Amino acid sequence: MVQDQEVLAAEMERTFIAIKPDGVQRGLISEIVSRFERKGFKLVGIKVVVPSKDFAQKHYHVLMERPFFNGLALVLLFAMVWEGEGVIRYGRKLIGATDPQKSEPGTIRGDLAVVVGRNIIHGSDGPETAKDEINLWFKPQELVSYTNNAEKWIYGDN
Ligand code: IDP
Repeated sequence: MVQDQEVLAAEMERTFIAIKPDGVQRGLISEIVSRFERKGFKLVGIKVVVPSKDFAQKHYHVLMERPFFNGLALVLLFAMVWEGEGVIRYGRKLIGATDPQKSEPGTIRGDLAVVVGRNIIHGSDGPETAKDEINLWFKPQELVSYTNNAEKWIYGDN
């Protein structure tokens, strides 16, 4: 049984989710954490980061040529790693479309943000990005593995 749980944990995917400075300053941390937690995903890494400008720009390097790049001021981040079946894709659904004007009600951006430049949260957009972003923001020893006792109620017995 314990062994099964270890296998389950090893196979579970992980994603990088960060509450951006606007979300932190607006006091939305607990609201956002709660949405991932209530869904049934597992928090395996968490920290508040005040990165240097150079470091923060590594995160958005693919957007370097975009006109809004300099406005992407990740000066304060509530950084998290969430684990669970389908968490990368479903995490993006919980977050909603990039532009909060187009995010559905019920999503984090749809419910809590108004403009694209202040859309409060980041989530990895695919497996490769998730791996890269987790490695960028977290050291391996900052991530934990543990059995959440609710798992069998979330996933069933198999
Ligand atoms: P995502 O955050 O939904 O993955 P990306 O296209 O990767 O969206 O853009 C990264 C971030 O850049 C967005 O979350 C948003 O904060 C910002 N951004 C994207 N497009 C615009 C824009 O047209 N104006 C201002 N900021 C933008």
